[in-house]
Amino acid sequence: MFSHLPLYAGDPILSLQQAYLAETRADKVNLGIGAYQDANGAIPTLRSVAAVRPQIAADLGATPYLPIAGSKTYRDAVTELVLGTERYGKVAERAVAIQSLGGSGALKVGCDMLKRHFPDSEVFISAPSWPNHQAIFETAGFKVGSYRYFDAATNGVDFDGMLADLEQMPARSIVILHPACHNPTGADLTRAQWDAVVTVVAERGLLPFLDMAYQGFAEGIDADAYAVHAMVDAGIVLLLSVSFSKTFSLYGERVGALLAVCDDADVARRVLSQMEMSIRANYSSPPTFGGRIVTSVLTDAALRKDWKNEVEEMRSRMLQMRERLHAGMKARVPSLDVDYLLTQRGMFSYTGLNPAQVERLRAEHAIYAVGSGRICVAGLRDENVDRVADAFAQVMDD
Ligand code: PLP
Ligand code: TYF
Repeated sequence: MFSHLPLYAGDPILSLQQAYLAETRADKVNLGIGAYQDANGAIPTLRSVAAVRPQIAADLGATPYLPIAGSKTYRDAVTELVLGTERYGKVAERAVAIQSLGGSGALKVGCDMLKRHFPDSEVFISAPSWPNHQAIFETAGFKVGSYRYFDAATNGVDFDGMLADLEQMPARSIVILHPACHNPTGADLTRAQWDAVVTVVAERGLLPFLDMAYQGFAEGIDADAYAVHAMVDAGIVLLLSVSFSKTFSLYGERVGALLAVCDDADVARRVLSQMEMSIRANYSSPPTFGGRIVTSVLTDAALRKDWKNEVEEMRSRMLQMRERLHAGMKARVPSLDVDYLLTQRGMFSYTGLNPAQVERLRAEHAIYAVGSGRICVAGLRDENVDRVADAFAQVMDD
């Protein structure tokens, strides 16, 4: 019956993670998968999470189904977090949210809703983007194109190219945007550039779908949502997927949200119902535990403050490691231009390493990076950063 099925080749990043786990050299370094590792190389349990988890587990009892859209307290807390308290107050009537299975689940629910009601729209993703953007939207039957984004010559954003491409898009095109900490490049837009994007999106009648998986890892919780805030303030209707996998270190709990800021309360009610329709036909309702953790932290002033401190600690550790790697490589080969390590932000950098160099890093140094040259800077720590700087300088200089 299934003999005609081809083998799914698997996701390159997840396969790389398997290869890393199977690696036997003791000094192996994981710069592959996008997961935050602490100064000891472990995926941390956040203090704020550890503070609430035992009580939630003890109180949980039976777990009846959540509503299709998830917990209302969670949905409200997340909306307030990402919009900011004051803006939330202003748009609460026309903003809706559902609790999703991570950021991926939010993208899928939004995507299915869009496919029903914007069947002829094309979806545009940045070149390059997180590979699952293309996979999710193509699986739903969308045509997925791209807009210019990364400029290998400057290791920054080709903003003129991006804007020119946005200006060519037909009205109602769906544009996937990364508000901060672009995956995979780490190259972000400035505020002035976001303002220009807002103008084009409004003028051309585009539908922005912002995907925020790293809020707080570039500059801070509030600052990293600038693109979202600027669009909402400009009256633009948008979709926003949120992931707490990284910022709460709750990868396996699958916690996220899909938000829509709509024209008015009546439209918002219908949009929410359409999200619910997508959920019902996919997985019926979300899981309980992870959402409870995030709700408990966000709705307690002291815990919320401590969580923000923890996000800041993760952010500053990654920044320090960027500086250490940069300094280490410059010390070894002064002619190398690696300033991009300092200008790119968040968890990832696009190093310009080619597939052969990435393979040399693995084979000769037990350093695992993605074939595209993407590194996860959270895999660096005091004990390995000098060795990584050596190895990078060596393969880049040869
Ligand atoms: N969107 C982007 C840009 C990501 O980088 C990721 C995770 O790597 C996600 C969405 C999905 O995150 P989650 O694990 O919460 O599904
Ligand atoms: O490293 C990355 O870019 C991601 C990581 O369910 C990831 O692809 C892994 C598993 C998952 C979602 C994201």
